[in-house]
Amino acid sequence: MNEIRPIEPDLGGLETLHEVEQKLLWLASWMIHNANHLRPNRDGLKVGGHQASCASVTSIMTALYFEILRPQDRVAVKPHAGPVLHAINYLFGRQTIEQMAGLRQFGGAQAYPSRTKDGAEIDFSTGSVGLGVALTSFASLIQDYVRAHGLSDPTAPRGRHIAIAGDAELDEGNIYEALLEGWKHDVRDVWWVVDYNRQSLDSVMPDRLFGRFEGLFRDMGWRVISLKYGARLEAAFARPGGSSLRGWIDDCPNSTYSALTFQGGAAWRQAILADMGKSRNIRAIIDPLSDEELGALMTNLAGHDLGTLTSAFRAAAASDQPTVFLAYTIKGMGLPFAGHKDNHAGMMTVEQMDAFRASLRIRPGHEWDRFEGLRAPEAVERFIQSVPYATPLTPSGRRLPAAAIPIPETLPQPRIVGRRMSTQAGFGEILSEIGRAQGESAAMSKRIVTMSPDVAVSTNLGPWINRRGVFDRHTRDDVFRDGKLASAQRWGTDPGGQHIELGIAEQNLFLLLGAAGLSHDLNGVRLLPVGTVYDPFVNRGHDALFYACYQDARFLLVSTPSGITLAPEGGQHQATNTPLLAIVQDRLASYEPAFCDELAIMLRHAFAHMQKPDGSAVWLRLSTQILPQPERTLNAEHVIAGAHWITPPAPGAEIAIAYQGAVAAEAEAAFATLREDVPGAGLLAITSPDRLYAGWRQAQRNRRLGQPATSHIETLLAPLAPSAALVSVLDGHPAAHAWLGGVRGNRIMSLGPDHFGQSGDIPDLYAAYEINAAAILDACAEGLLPAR
Ligand SMILES: Cc1ncc(C[n+]2csc(CCOP(=O)(O)OP(=O)(O)O)c2C)c(N)n1
Ligand SMILES: [Mg+2]
Repeated sequence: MNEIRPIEPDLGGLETLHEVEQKLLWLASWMIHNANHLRPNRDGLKVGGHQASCASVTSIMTALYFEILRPQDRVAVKPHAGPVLHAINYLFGRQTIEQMAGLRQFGGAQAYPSRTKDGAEIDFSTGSVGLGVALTSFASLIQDYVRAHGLSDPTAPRGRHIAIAGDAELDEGNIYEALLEGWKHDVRDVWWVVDYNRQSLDSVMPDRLFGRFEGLFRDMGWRVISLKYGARLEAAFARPGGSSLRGWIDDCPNSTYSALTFQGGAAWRQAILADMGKSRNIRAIIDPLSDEELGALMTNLAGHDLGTLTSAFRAAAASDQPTVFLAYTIKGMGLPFAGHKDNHAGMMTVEQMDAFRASLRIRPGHEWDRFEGLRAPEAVERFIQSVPYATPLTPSGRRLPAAAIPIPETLPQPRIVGRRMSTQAGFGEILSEIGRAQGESAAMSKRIVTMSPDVAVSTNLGPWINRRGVFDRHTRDDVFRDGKLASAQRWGTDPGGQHIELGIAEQNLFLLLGAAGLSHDLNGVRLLPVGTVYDPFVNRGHDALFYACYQDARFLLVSTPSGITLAPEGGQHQATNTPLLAIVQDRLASYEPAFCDELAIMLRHAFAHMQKPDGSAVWLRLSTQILPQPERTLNAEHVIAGAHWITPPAPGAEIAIAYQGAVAAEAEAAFATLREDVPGAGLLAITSPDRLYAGWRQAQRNRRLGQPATSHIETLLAPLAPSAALVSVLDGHPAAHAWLGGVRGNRIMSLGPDHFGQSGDIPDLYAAYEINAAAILDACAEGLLPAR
């Protein structure tokens, strides 16, 4: 096994830092070892963990957390370095042995850092590679936003947003989308520290990539700091003949370098001598070294050199320019599989772990002891207490307190009754009214921040933006306005604007919603973020949406237009799966109104719900379908619970029609005909299959626990005869409603497009996809047949 780098007595403060680094390497390795070898395994599955990925980044994290970071900085740690982060928090007294010993166990430390499960020390969750990295850029933008709006304490220092990234994360396209967007918004105070081990999961990366990365970042206005060789190698390069040694390593293909690292000192010697053995200068450098010393020299990369790392970070801290550090490392550094291309999921054996423990002077039974085996435990303890990051951001952790924003009982609203309008248009008008708000709703409107990936105008955000302006750190003129050229949109930007305009990249929208939706925790400033996107392109950003929900970010997503109802716009835009996504996505309460009075209730609910400790983000699916707006009094609680009767069924009724969203008029027309034959039939408006389903599940759970419970949908369906048929219809996949038949055992005929992809007008498409009044009546006829 490769020897751990010996302590160099003349290193001064670095010696202590090196002790910390070795302790972290041990604890991370032990955590994974413990999880895999020392716990009972009930299911025969590999528990897993990534000792090599942790070892690769341990020096970088040591330098950052113990020398550079300040409490206000926010960090996204690459998923596979979770154990290192837990070990760091443990040394700071913010993580328990029980949690670490429970790594990857139910209730224990999570496989990858998780805000919601690992507690208040985690700034950003990670897991889906690339997203955590990009999120730091958007979080920095939001920090600028809240400061520019005077919402946070101006005397508090700005935090730096740091991603500790794996190099394979740079393969993810969302990184480059975020880079472009960051450039447009002139982001600052962002560091991406890349653990450049040139290994991903499967393999060693091609050498040619490096130059590409450097160029790409520079083009986007980033400072690129390449940290390649450590102090000892640099010293060797400075000796006579050293430049040819540098050239030799520079030219050494990544895969060869990795293989030699794995093989160790003798292999290095053989390879160097084969190419440069005739050079007396080279021999003067390598001959006096033992195999072990030669191996240590040749693997002295900057990403493992605490002195090089800390001085590079310190020097870079003087500027707020976004900066990427390409820190060369070796995957598995210091462990027996260092450099081996298959080491991603590699794990030390029990014997190897024993040898590693002995080399660190750790006694069996003392594996978790903080200072066990250290040469100067008191000095290390004193040092840890003295580092800036040791000061907790708040007494209870890294979550800042943020006051809730009062939401008025009813939102300011335009006149709606009697008009013919779509929910999309209604959304634009209500938001515009909110934008005009004075008095009670002014506090709320100040905290709304809208965002959209190049579809602000076509999702009806235009009037809101005209009132509230577009955000930019820099004031930029609106050439059209200043030139008095007629335009409905006023697009000058300034630091007080409340709309953040994004380029057409949906993942960025969801990352920005995620960042804004965590602002209460990260900046101590509650925002009410509203993002608009075309409904089908939720799919394009879905992983980032999932990621935002996973972190419990709070925002309102408005997706519009939706379904086949957008008709002539073209088949490719006609997503039918979004109502299903809306049901299955945790931490996202989803609604689809048919009329604008429902929409107003939902919007109000969204702004309140996203602020509640047990609330969540909210998704509204809207439509361009134009419907006459009814005059009626709604039961807001029913709208929020997921459905309300338009016409309640007579007791024991044999049939009911249930509709969702844009197809309301078709359902109403079918219902009018049905009532002629079946006077007791009911008409149900479904506003949220998601909430209905969640309520039903919860009631079932409660009953199993012996607690009486009846869900909203059970109550609503109770008057129907047990044999009654339900005919349901939505402009989305019918499976979104099919489960309704299971609630009380009713037969269900679910209508909805299960194919898509045709242009046409609404009459043609509703007929072709069987969601028009005639199709609903056909389904009713089938429903009224005696059950087979
Ligand atoms: C979006 C996504 N795709 C795939 C994976 C599976 N995966 C986990 S780590 C990894 C490669 C990581 O390589 P790198 O980022 O270089 O990390 P390191 O070498 O430091 O382990 C892959 C493909 C993932 N976590 N997320
Ligand atoms: Mg890698």
